[in-house]
Amino acid sequence: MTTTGRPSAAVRPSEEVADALSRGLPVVALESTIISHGLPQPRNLEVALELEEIVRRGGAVPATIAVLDGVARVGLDRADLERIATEPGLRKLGQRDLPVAAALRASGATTVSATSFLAARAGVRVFATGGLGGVHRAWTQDQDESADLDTLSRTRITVVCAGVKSILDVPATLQRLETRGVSIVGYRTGEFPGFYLRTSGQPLDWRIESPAEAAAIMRAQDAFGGAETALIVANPVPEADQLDPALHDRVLAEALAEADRQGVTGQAITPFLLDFLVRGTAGASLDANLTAVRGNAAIAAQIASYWSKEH
Ligand code: PSU
Ligand code: MN
Repeated sequence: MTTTGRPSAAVRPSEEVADALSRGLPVVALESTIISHGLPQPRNLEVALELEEIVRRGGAVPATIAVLDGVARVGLDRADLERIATEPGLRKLGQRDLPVAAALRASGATTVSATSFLAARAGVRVFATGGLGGVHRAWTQDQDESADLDTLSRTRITVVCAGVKSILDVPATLQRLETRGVSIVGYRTGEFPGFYLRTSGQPLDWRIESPAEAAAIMRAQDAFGGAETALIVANPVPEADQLDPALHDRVLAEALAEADRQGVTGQAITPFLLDFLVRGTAGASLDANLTAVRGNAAIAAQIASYWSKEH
């Protein structure tokens, strides 16, 4: 018995998610920070609903995760999603914030770390997001490394993503994932994706061609047992949908300089940079971001479907 596969009393699945899990049907977790802090209004609500629809079309039940009034919820209804998309000042919760938010009856959107943790506690094995957090470029000065990496090193979850946000130090992030024993495979690519870009230029050791192969790796993880590490399935945006690399590099340099000038740090830095990129590219980064997340939701649904067949 794994510690993360057991449903936890502190986590409340929706009726639909609980039913699907009890019947062994495919379920895909979705994070809520991308809705509250990662995307501009009103597109964010449309995207939240659309991602759930993509998961459904792929034959799986969507489980968007958030903490509402102190309750860690796995599977939200429309009114809940509206709240996440519009509530002013909604918190951004990493894994360490969960017990505090629960005890103080607070509400917040969950990052990759908190979403992975809660999904695993609820018994959901597959999770789709945009880009993971990672090691920030100024790490040597501020030691800012996303809690996403630490959680993934001790949580049995398969996360489908388009790499890590390109605002980060990508080689350092990959290095850290290697050290912490997190498995990474490229989905039909031999290079680590660059979130808005098809490639970050960093090579990967492994590539897979199908959802069935992802499910086989998950089975092998369980067969080996031991440390409960994650599997990252890195799925790039199609070349035609990527952000123009020259535009990307130019606006990103401006964004980093501006964050430095304004002294933006901590939890605020990721939303600040993402927002700067959206404005600085006249929305083109948003289009690439959305294409990436949509593709990830579709692949995650396929992986969850293969996975559930084997259970
Ligand atoms: N990827 C996106 N948009 C986002 C995020 C990732 O396209 O908003 C969020 C995720 O929730 C991720 C978080 O877990 O940013 C990382 O924040 P930090 O760097 O503060 O750990
Ligand atoms: Mn951080």
